[in-house]
Amino acid sequence: TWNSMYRKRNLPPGPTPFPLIGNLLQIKRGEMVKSFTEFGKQHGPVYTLYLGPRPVIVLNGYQAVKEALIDKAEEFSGRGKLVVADMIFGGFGVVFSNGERWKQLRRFSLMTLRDFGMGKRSIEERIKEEAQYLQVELHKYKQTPTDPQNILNQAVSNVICSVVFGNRFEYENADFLKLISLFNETFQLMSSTWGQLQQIIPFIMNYIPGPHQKIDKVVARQLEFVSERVKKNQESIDFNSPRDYIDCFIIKMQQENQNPKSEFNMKNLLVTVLNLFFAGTETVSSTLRNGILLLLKYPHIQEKLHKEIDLVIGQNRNPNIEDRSQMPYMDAVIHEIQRFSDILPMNLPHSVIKDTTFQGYTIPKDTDVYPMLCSVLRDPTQFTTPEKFNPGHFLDDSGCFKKNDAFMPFSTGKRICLGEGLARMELFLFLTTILQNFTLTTETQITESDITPRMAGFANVPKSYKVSFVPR
Ligand code: HEM
Ligand code: OIO
Repeated sequence: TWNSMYRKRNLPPGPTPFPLIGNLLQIKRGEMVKSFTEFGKQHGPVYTLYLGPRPVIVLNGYQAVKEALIDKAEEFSGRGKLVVADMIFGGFGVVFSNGERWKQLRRFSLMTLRDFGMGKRSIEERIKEEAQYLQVELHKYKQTPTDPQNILNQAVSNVICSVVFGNRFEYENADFLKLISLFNETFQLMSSTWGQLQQIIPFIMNYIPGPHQKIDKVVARQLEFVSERVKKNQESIDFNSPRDYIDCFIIKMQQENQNPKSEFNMKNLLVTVLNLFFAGTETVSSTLRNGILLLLKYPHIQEKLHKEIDLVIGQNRNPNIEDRSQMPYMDAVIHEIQRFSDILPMNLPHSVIKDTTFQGYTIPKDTDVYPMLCSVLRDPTQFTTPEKFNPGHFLDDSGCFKKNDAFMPFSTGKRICLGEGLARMELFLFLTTILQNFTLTTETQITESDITPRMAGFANVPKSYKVSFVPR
């Protein structure tokens, strides 16, 4: 009867679901990503999975993801359900909204981040300034083995803070450190076994105590912080010279205050600012942390990067973003760090915004779609050694940088990460500044398993480790 149901609804076939709980029992507990990949091997690159009673179309491999997000970009541009976000943000804010709300917030955010009307300092200048603060701070460690998580979190977060709040925070500021460590906690909780079960069977998990119940409170704290900052802006704003993203948003609210349909309201302001603050911190910081770990594992790669930096930049000036085009090896290593680290292995959930024909199937409007980025970033038809960390994936025979269309850690299509440009600039300038000044060393043996992403839930959060920053 399930088979006839598939045919009737003409959804792609997948593992046979049970009533109410769907495919819950076939998904290895706490191993969502690995299970979804396994199903792909049995049922093909496009299959239907039931999370509880709710069908989700899972896309595996470069070809299927490209056909959906690029060839049918408009159809697949909806944001699907992320249970936690649904409960907390209720469809407000740029990341988890749809329709006109999403269009308005996305266009405004992109324009504002691109510096239109937001003060005179470019984003590049802000990152370069922060990279210097970071470099000075790392010297203070005097080569003592240190877990770099906090300092990287703070440095990265300061860039987006400078853009949305108009200021950076001192590394000594314990309140700020506490606040952004909550981002990491959110990521961990969402990715945990509890968080995964909550995404599959919220109607049960919402009534069961456990660590997943904490996410609400953690995010409430984050929203409170944003709300206080917005109040401060409102009290001191000069409508003729916006200082930051929040000022720009307040001005837009003022301009549209006669429009009852305006999406520029307090709720969208608070949630969008939190979205940018969170997104702007956690993924870039995790990527850098994993990058440093990979360079500890492969010292010969670090050595080649040192040589390239010495050749192109030297020791007498700070790195610029223009240096990137002269540094194909660094560019390739950063691409490979992002490919291998695979920070958001399942992407964010998508949905189709209209009834959509896809590979002979019919996907009804509002059905959720998971374009699995992990399956693209490790697609054996697109990368020669997908399971190995190998910067050669992005270099041609003469050592020039080589593009690969399956490189999509930021996803692709209409929902592509709004912070891609910012993130790529940060990864280059932070990593290049660190390596210009330091050799990274460790006293512990780093194993294959240490560098291999967990591939369990929502985010691949790297393991913690210690590193010494030895001045060059
Ligand atoms: C969306 C990855 C950094 C802001 C996304 C998505 C991915 C992603 C996979 C989902 C795209 C989709 O739905 O198809 C990453 C990675 C980053 C990074 C790997 C760093 C290495 C940033 C930064 C910001 C940011 C720095 C802050 C400006 C956003 C926003 C969205 C988004 C606002 C939602 C876009 C939308 O729904 O239209 N990101 N991101 N991200 N990211 Fe990032
Ligand atoms: C992912 C952003 C996912 C937001 C999780 C919601 C929880 C919260 O805001 O507290 N992302 C990161 C970078 N680009 C996208």
